[in-house]
Amino acid sequence: MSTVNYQSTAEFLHRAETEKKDVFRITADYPDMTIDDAYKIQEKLVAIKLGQGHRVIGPKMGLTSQAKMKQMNVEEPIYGYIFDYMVVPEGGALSMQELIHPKVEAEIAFVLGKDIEGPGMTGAQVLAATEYVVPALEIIDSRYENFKFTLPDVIADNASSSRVVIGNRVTDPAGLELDLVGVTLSINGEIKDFGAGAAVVGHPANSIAMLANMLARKGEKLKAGDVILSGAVTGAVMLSVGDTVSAKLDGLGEVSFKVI
Ligand code: OOG
Ligand code: MG
Repeated sequence: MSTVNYQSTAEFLHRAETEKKDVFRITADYPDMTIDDAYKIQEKLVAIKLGQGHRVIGPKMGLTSQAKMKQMNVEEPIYGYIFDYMVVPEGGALSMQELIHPKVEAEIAFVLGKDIEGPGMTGAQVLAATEYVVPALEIIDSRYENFKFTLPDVIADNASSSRVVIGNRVTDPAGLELDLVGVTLSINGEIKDFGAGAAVVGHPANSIAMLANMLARKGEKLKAGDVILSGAVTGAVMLSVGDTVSAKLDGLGEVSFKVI
């Protein structure tokens, strides 16, 4: 039985990202790796990025959909962090050369008007603290071969975070029922998947509340101004050079980018 070296495992995953080379899942070498171990590796990975001068724009939730949770056989979502270098401008270009095997998913992003801190946060409290919501396209790019990972693997790998496109129309959620918001995800004008906000643990605000409660375990809170991804409303769709990707969210607007 070998014990996990958090720092060297984080460096290994960081190298996979910067060299754009997929790797075999780390739990093959460390089959006893726990969820706690995995978050410790993620913390080291975040520290490496911060040390390089990158800035966190906000935490994100992942595996919030029943489909993904069933696929991974897990009951609790996971979180990771989105950094400034991951942001692709709305309507802009995503460079395939910078990535391994990216997939895209449509999400609802939250920006809070005031800090919120768990434990015990509820979706209603999140909505009361939300300044606005905005459509987002998240590009996930697992560093693992063929997106083959177990729960600790994907947590250590910063929840597959890679790129994000944030729409430029903001909406006060007070006038919306975010669980009922219909979402389509299209590539080159063809709908590839669709869903409703309820796909995200019943209501996207619940996901943000769960995130606040999970972060409270390590003494962190959600901060006003952070851009927080609540989790995929649609499935994740493979990308190819030449694709124009767009998502439409009822009452929230559209967000798009192209793949070069
Ligand atoms: C993990 C990332 C999941 C989401 O919204 O569910 C995620 C993965 O599926 O590779 O970002
Ligand atoms: Mg996501």
